Amino acid sequence: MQEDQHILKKAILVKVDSIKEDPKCFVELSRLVNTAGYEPVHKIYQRRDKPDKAFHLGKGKLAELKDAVDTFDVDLVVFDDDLSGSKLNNLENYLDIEVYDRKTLILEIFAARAISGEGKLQIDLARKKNMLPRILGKGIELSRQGGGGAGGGGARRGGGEQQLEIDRRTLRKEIEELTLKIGKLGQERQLRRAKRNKNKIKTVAIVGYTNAGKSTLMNTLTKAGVLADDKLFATLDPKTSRLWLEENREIVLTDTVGFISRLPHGLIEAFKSTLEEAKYADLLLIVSDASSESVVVEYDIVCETLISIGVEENAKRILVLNKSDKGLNSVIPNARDVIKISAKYGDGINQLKEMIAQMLFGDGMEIIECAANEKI
Ligand SMILES: Nc1nc2c(ncn2[C@@H]2O[C@H](COP(=O)(O)OP(=O)(O)OP(=O)(O)O)[C@@H](O)[C@H]2O)c(=O)[nH]1
Ligand SMILES: [Mg+2]
Repeated sequence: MQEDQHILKKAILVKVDSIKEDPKCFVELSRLVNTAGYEPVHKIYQRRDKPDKAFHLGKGKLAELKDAVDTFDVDLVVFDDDLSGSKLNNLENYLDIEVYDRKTLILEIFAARAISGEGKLQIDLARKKNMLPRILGKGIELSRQGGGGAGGGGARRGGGEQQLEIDRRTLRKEIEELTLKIGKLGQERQLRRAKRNKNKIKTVAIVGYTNAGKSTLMNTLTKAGVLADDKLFATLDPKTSRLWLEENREIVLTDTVGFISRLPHGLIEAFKSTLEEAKYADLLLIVSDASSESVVVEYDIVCETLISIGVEENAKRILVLNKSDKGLNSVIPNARDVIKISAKYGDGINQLKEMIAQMLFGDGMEIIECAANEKI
């Protein structure tokens, strides 16, 4: 996968669901596909109670997809659904083209964006875990073929199975090694956290849906110079910066990876140690793009993801409704400690700082100085 190319490669988007097609159902997948460097040129939706066991799509729609692949001369087919390894193998064999499911697409985007050593290791682990079921699926196909025929292909197939067994073992070993390495880095992270605890430094984690404006807020608050971009998953590695307060009090702010609906489980597992920055924070700033039509759904996904990484439901939090300059959409029900801001234009930033000080120290301390400092 290549990003930021001038001539985009072409992709077809596919979705199977039991409900009537929602006109907006391809919006997020299109953005993901764009972020990955592809232009969506065609979309196929099938309403079906149960996806086909072998190809996910029914016969007719599968033939339609095959035609579209030839007509549009595309490079990739992406399913919005999560597909088993054997379905992906079947589809690739039949269409003779690369096929991703949503999970693989997100993993590929992460892989292209990871910069730090830790980020790269984490994504490598998640991708390898994702590959394992596909290799297992191939093994099942081969043994089925092997069992079906008594012809001269037997020895060759046996060789294929042996190779798969080797691949599988190698992959498992690599997964083990990566898990160990990441575990060590996680311990270092834990030590840094313990040091902050000892020094009684309060930590604030900026979390939220991807593209909500977390990095922009981090930059506005701390001048940390974090990359903010109108792309999904612009931030992968957590960045930490200090905010100095009066009377030598300081806060450590962390900008984290954005969440998205159905964030692959393997990815959450792999990014556990970095996501733990949110778990152990004294305060969460949940940044939401209040101009988004799906702000409520996105907020719910963020809350669910926080629970899945072990954040306590009663953890201190401020709901930051960002992009207020673009106008606010639906209200988020039952949210307390809400503030409207524009991270880009600075509206509401001073009030937000006051609110942070209030929630952490119980007083309206004025924040006087900012300094960027990574790896605190
Ligand atoms: N109009 C407007 N745009 C904003 C505001 N805050 C951020 N943006 C834009 O929204 C886009 C995403 O901003 P980021 O800060 O990269 O968002 P993020 O939440 O860090 O995104 P990921 O790291 O990809 O999850 C950028 O194009 C920003 O310029 C705002 O207050 N108003
Ligand atoms: Mg970011």
